[in-house]
Amino acid sequence: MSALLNQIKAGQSIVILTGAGISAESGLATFRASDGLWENHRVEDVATPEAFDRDPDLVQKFYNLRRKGVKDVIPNPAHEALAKLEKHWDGEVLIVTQNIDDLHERAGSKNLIHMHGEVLKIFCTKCAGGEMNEHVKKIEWHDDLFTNTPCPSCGESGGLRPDIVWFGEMPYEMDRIYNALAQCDLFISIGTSGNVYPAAGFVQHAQMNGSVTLECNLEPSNVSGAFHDHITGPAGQTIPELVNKILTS
Ligand code: BV8
Repeated sequence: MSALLNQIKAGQSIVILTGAGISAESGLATFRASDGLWENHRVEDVATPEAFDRDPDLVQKFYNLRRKGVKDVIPNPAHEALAKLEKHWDGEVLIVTQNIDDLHERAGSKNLIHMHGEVLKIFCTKCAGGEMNEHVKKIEWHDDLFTNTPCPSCGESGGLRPDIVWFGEMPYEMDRIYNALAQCDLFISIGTSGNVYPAAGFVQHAQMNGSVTLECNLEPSNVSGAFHDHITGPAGQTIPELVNKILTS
């Protein structure tokens, strides 16, 4: 286990970035372990505002399947370990997740930012007046969504979309994330390939303020070289051990 953890002192702040890899052992597919295709569409081609304008039924179908998938799975020991860390560590623990599932919440994590949105929420583009950010009113939605589903607020149809940050759209709560990165003492990245920005650049932001940076992944990511240290292996095994090490450090 990383010798760097001996530098961490009680009361210091920890920022944890998670990606699809932390949910893999719960049974949710990652993006790039497969051939990165979904029904022969590249995710980058389905998860964009242009794709939604071009073929809203295809995009709604993509998220209806993802929404169903989330309800069939449960948090794994990695999610549970992070919730335990937040509960018992006497400094701040902030999880910034790229994931759109609710497994961190169901494991008990509370100080959490879904920078790419949440598949169990939707919003009405007509009510939002074209705005798309964390301040827009979101609607909890666990069922299938269709292009002609009427908005429960304005009654109009054709405006409801998944509360997902697509490629080319601004991720949520970026100011809050950059502030946390500027002040954290330990930055841990778990289960992300380092393909997608701005998340893949967070390690540099953390490092600029002198924080210790640790990558926990199944294999080196695209930004592995930027981290001080690495723990390789499945998160369901490595993260409980890491959390115990931090809590006893
Ligand atoms: C932005 C929601 C401006 C969708 C997602 C050209 C035009 C426009 C934009 C760009 C462009 N070129 C580049 C960009 C920027 C673009 C980008 O980065 N594109 C990439 C493809 C090059 N980014 C954007 O557009 C972002 N917006 O830039 O706005 C801006 C800039 C700065 C500041 C403010 C604004 C918006 C990006 C958000 C896109 N939406 N998700 C959906 O989910 O359907 S991203 C999508 O990929 C997922 O959210 C996912 O989280 C994310 C990253 O994937 P990973 O989580 O890393 O998953 P992956 O499968 O890749 O890797 C899993 C890893 O886990 C692997 O390494 C594997 O080894 C490991 N693993 C597997 N099993 C385990 C494990 N590890 C541990 N244990 C295991 N058991």
